[in-house]
Amino acid sequence: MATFFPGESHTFSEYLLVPGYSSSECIPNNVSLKTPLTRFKRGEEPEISLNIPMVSAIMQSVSGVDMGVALATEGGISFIYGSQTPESEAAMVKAVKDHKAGFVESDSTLTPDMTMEQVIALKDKTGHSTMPVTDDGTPRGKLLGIVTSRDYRPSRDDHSKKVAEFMTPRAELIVGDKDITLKDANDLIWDKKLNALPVVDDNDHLVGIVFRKDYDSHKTNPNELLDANKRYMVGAGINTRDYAERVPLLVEAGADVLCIDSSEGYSEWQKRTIEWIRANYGDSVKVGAGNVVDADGFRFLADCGADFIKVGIGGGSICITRETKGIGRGQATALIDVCRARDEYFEETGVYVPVCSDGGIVYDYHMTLALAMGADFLMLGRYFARFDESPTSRVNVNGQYMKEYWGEGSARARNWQRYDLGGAQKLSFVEGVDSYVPYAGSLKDGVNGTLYKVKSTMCNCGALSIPELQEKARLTLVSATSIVEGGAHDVVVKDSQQTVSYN
Ligand code: RVP
Repeated sequence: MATFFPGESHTFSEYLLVPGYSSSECIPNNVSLKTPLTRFKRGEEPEISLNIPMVSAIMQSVSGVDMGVALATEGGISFIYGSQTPESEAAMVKAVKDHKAGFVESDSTLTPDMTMEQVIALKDKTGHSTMPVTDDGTPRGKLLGIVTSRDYRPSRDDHSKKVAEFMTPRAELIVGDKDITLKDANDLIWDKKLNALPVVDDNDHLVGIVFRKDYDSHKTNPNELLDANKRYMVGAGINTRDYAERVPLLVEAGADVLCIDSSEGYSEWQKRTIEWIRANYGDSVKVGAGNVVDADGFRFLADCGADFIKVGIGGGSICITRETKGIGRGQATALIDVCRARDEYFEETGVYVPVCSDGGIVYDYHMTLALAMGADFLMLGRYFARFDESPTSRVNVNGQYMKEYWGEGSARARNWQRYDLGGAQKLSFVEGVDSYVPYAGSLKDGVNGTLYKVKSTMCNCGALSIPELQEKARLTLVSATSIVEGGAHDVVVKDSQQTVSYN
């Protein structure tokens, strides 16, 4: 006879935290959100820890290069999507690894034969007055000179004058070598009283420009997640079919951690994938696996050697797996079950395998709940898709700014494979939808606002760290009626459309 899991399966909105005692120490500024990303033995430190418990979903509409840079800047990590060729995925990983904080790629590069008229127009458009001049007019071309507002006088000069006639030529420029650190670049800027330092490679091609005003960029991003060579950390999605081809390219490109991307992870395919990685790279390549929704699935992947394990089937905002295939489990119940299994596994083996709660986070408080239930970190799709840094463009839908967001199992994501990989995959059903999500501005502002709320709630629970929250949190299930009580109720909420008079 089939196994029946006891009780119902619940989701985040059906739980609340009951506050615990908070001492005067419990203020958001004292809270640390540092959390393990990869497995470690009792008494040892994980090889990779995150500074904030957030990773971006392995999705075309979420995790590209800009997301990788922006999230690592805040202390989390992106998993570049795997539903593209191994070569293009590796190129994205490399672009994040090559990104040098504070080394700006100019958006107003000139060629020597452009006119002052064009320079003035470009300056009006971009607002930037420092413009490199390259042989081909691209920000990676051979550096020929630089134009700043000190090089010309729009009110007096002939606007048809060529850039070559008034730029400061290469021979007179102080430049930085491509391997220069941001600190040394800034020192040079201060020592030589420069406003900007062009940085060039061995062939004198422009790599970027360091501006004087960026001097404090490290201080403004104290959580940034860097590798031993001070490059941003980045992850990459893999699958259980082409790993022998894909993994070497991703490792070569510098990926810090991989993750098998699948809606169902309790499978021989995942075992084989992890075994192949261990046979070829030992423990030096970190790989997460999933997704699972119960203790059996967790234990299987932990025994296979997964570095972290993702939990969640069918809870994603764009996911219709439960409707289509009838598999899954309420995210909160699945998470609680798996985290209990993780703790038992740790007791038995002395090996801690971090758990990632993947999908279904709707409100910021759901993040705190997931951490309280035992998650070490969270994978978020919808949340990150809303920001400037997601790979999709902002669109205006009925007067409201939106970003596009589609599932990896949607017709849209699969169409990409069908069209671009030569008709290899013709799938007869979809597990995800194509949607819009409300635009939410910059990742930095959004993440900082969210994490301030998470830290405040942790303080209400008397916790100054995630492990402390997991130990001290007191959770309660709520009835449907008490959920109504939790919103504004029995009042007429004010809105700008109402007509009000005071007599
Ligand atoms: P959410 O954050 O709720 O938007 O969920 C994101 C998660 O949804 C992903 O990390 C992944 O596990 C899952 N997903 C992605 N595509 C699909 C699908 O098409 N069904 N599901």
